[in-house]
Amino acid sequence: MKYFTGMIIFSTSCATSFFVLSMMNSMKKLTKPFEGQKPGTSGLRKAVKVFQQQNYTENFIQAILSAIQPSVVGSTLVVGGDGRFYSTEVVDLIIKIAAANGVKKLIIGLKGILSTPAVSCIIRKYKATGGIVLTASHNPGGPNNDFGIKYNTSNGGPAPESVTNSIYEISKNIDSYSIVPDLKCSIDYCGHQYFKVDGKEFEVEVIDSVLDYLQLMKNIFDFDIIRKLIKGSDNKPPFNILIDSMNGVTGPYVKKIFIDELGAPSNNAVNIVPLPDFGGLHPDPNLTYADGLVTALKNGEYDLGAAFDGDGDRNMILGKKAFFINPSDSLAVLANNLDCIPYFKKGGITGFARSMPTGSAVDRVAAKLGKELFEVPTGWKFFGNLMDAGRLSLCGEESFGTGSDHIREKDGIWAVLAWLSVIANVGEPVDSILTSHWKSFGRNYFTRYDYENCESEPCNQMMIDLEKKVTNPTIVGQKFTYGQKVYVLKHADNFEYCDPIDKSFTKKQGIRVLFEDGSRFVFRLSGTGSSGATIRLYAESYEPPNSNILEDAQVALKPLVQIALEISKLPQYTKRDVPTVIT
Ligand code: G16
Repeated sequence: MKYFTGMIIFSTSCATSFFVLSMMNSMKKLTKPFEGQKPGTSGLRKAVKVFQQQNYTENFIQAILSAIQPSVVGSTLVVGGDGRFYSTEVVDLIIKIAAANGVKKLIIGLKGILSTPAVSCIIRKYKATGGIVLTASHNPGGPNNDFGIKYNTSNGGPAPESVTNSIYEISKNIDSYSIVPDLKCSIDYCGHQYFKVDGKEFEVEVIDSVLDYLQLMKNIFDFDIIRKLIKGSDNKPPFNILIDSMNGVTGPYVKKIFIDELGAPSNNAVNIVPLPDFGGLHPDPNLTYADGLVTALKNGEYDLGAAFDGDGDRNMILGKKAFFINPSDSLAVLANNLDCIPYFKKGGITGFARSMPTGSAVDRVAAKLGKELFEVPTGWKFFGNLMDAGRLSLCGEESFGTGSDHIREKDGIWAVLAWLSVIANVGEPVDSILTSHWKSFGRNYFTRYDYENCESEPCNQMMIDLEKKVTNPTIVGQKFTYGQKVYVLKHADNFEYCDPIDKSFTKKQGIRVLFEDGSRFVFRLSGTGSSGATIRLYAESYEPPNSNILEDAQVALKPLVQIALEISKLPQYTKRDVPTVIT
């Protein structure tokens, strides 16, 4: 290949565009470590202003690349994110720092846009070394809100703790980073751009954000069946869906898949232009923050509603009149109906998994189908090894995450296509599918209370004191009463997990209190906030089939929640009487 400084040839089509060629050298810049660059549940998430400090982002990018030595030299990395404020600046830094660290090729989504599931898909499809995802997920965006950076490994999934710990250790001692300050690369057109850096070829390929992901979805689902459902056929009326992208990254994916490919009317998708500040929305698809969708569904015009978070890995699904599908139930229903999806029909089903706080409805399906069931700590990274080992087909989390081994991230759009496949095959509306499920398996009532943005110190103290209290052996057998309900404490611990594949051990993953009738509550501190502390309280109880399965979850779980609040003394520690979000 010949290199001509400054030559640019772009075609207008996404498929065939061409070169920027120039020669340049890298240099080292001195820096000092910043405190607190420890990745949380899923990457480093901080306020934009924190990332904007001089060298803060550069340090973290360098720490990622140093942590994956020696494989960074000659590597291919995928880069993209949800397009939130500060993304393009960070993509530019990644290009310059990656080039200086010997990365051979970057594959970048057009204008830096790639959903988190699409990054996972592209890493796997092109056998990349890994990927850097720019998102703070469901946290709000804009100059006064959050940004985030996460590293995914070659299996397409979030880096395991061994890698994130190493990134953190490096960040604590970093004294320089390498950069090619003069490298100029456009991400506004698809195509290949070649550079010569320190005598070696460095390539940036900008790709269409949607096409690879669309192809994968077409390989998994029967689009004809879903199209017939949505458009109506054989005297069946159209199945009216409403999709809310909450101004996050899923907009272009929703337009291509649900409108262009599956024939939904264009006004059945809203907020589908990704905006740097999500248009002021809080892109967290739950009943509180996706209230626009809830309100739109209430009048009964739509048969199904769905919302996604900023980076497109979370989903909330509602049936007619805003009938809420709890994510734990969603997982169980999909597990019981996977034969409606060609991918599983062809490839078979191995095991199921859920995070520990997630309601255990799926456990009953696993038992009925004779499949393995894994209970892992919170965080999608804990599913990866099981999938890679061929022991896990479908998994989910109460935090609006559902997905399968088609990639190594949870996948919002996949979840909606999975539900539409089930509805098309079963021929029933959402609420009937749920109630039939409860009638045959019984119902695991589930709720989560979030106390967001509390002061850290009292929350940490509450967790320490609660652990001491509930793990004191004298508490076993103690009775707790609320109204007519009496719960007898059976066991309590701070959840620990040994990965069955690589035997890595994880501690302190949430305080769980189990009662003799199978009810339980769990407290954990969120690992995705950018400042302060968020306490999550999860409560679950089980009602067998033919009993009280149609009650409002908040009514059914009130006694258990009150007992959890009393034992933990949460209101005293946090000075909060009510949660910010109830799911
Ligand atoms: C991330 C992880 C999820 C996890 C969630 C928990 O989600 O990917 O696997 O369930 O965090 O959040 P928290 O620690 O706040 O309870 P996301 O969508 O933020 O990337």
